[in-house]
Amino acid sequence: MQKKAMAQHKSFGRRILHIDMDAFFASVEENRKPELKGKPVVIGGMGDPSKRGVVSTANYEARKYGISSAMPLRTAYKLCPRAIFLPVDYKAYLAVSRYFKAVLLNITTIMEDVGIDEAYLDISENRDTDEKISEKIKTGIYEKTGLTCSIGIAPNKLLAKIASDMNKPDGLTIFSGEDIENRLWPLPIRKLYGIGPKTEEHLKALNIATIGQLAALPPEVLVARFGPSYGHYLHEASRGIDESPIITSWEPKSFSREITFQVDEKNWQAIARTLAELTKEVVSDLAEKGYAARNVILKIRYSDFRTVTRACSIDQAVGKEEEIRRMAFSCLKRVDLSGKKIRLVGVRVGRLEKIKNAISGV
Ligand code: TTP
Ligand code: MG
Repeated sequence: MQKKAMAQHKSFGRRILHIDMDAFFASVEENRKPELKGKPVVIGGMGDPSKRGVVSTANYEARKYGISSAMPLRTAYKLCPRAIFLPVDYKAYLAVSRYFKAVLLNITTIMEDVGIDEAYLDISENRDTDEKISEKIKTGIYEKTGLTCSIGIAPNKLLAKIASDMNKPDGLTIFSGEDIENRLWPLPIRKLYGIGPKTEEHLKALNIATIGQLAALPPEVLVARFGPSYGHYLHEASRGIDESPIITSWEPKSFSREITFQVDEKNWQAIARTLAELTKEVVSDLAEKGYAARNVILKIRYSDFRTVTRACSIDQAVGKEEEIRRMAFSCLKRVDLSGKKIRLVGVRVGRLEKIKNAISGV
């Protein structure tokens, strides 16, 4: 026990806050269309459950029917036919995301942006209490966006993320090093960041269902089963140990766009037109963030789900639509389309280089 407490000491010197917006896409929609309040709302694809697409998110009312993210829209419709289905309006959500991140940056600039509705802050140097900081954030976000969020505060990122999920919606959960045994260990292993369905299955075969049972396993067993890197990670994480730093900014590695056709497509012109549109969007990402690219990768998925990629690279990074489109089309020429039906087209630009003097977005 003593040894464990010492090992954890370093990790417990920090104060990390994790914030996650509540039913984000759905809340933005409810906020701008008040008539939706109190009704089950599902956001996904084109907002038409008779068409292909998956649920991006559902509001809490719709979740009562068992609707969840990544579920086909058709299944969601079967579970709750009276739900209101809306298309994804990513631009609107991104605009709101920028507003709430501006509120966070007022608290501290040591912020890690982890997605459209999530962020970590290092508040170790902030003199206010956890409650006060949380209140400032919640009020600030509510005033700027009309939305609620859930906050977790803990000695590291791993625990802060678990904490923010504990009292949704509009929650605040403060987690200290002493809470490991009582509050972390009873949780199911899937709550631990990095444990997906496959690892869960492996661990269940070892009769491990809770994080506490995982923590009780000798590390050698985990290393033998999962290799040194992931094995050690699982051992440490189950004990609430996480030294990973807040990463305040990073360079993107690539930009990509893909689309699944409503009905599988075999018309070359329609495929080419779609590719040109996707290329245009990727080029606009490049321009907005101030990058040029040295390679373009095309992805094609056939109706039987077989997927092929073709890449095209050049020495000098390019950012103009014309040039990127030419590369994308040279990839398309190398794909066998003869008489085949295509389900999905995607394009990715990579090997990015920053363009001098570019202003990058938040
Ligand atoms: P989450 O934070 O996972 O979900 P949420 O904000 O909708 O709900 P919660 O209150 O439980 O946090 O994801 C944030 C947004 O990301 C979500 O509103 C929609 C989008 N998203 C997808 O598009 N697909 C997905 O599979 C998931 C999980 C999220
Ligand atoms: Mg969320």
